[in-house]
Amino acid sequence: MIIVLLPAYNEEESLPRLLPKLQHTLTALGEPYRIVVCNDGSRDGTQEQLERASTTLPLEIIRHRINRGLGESVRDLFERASELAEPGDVIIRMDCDDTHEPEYIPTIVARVRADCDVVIASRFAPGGGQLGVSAYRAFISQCANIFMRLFFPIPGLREYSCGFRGYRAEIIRHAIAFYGNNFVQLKGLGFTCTLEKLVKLRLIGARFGEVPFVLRYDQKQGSSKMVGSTTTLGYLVMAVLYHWPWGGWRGAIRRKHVDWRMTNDPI
Ligand SMILES: Nc1nc2c(ncn2[C@@H]2O[C@H](COP(=O)(O)OP(=O)(O)O)[C@@H](O)[C@H]2O)c(=O)[nH]1
Ligand SMILES: [Mg+2]
Repeated sequence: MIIVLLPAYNEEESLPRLLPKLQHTLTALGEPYRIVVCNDGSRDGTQEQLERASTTLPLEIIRHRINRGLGESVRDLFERASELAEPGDVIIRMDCDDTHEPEYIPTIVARVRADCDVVIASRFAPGGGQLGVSAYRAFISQCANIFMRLFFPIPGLREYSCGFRGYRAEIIRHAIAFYGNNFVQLKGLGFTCTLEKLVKLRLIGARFGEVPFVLRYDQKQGSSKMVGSTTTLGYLVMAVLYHWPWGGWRGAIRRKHVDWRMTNDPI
């Protein structure tokens, strides 16, 4: 099964564009699929759009009455996915602002099943790119990715901040069993959770891969919901927590020699 996770905040304009494309791609893949959306206290018509879509699609809605932020939404989405998933399943997390084209899903799924635990749709892989991104935003994003590569080096990885990824279901179940509520620990710090998951999965031995991807920011309705200052603060907090010499994430977990493939956690 393919499980698609969509965090949604005020996406009434993008959802009617994205969902038909998603349905087309997933149906063509020819295996069962399920879409789980977290409507995180949207104040527009997102809930109505989702309820309408759920009459024709295998779509489940997790509804937060108040806006809790991306971290809490992503935690709820991954916990739900780990309840639904069976070994061999692939979990796809993507934005629902219509900048992540579903056409990449088959390549991501194939790559996960071939030899990876996490596959990232990468603007920086040969053949990747971005359309409609302002020079300022491209520069900031480039700087953020250089910072991440420096502080959290993962061999072969160039794209750290794109949320369009595929995950082997087993590693998500192991990560939730191992970290518990701390799989997504930095919940109140904007979009930091996107980086945190990569690093936490790396610490338990995940194998990573990238597939080239073109970000379609030219299709974006409205502006980004990322609060740059909170997310930047989150990256700095994470660098300290990770490298802290007395019990930082890296030292503490490495000392336990965790490799998720070698453990007997329930799956
Ligand atoms: N659940 C939830 N989703 C959010 C929140 N803020 C943004 N999102 C969603 O997270 C994804 C990324 O946000 P987006 O505005 O696309 O950021 P950008 O890609 O950096 O421009 C989109 O699918 C948004 O709808 C939030 O507070 N809660
Ligand atoms: Mg986006």
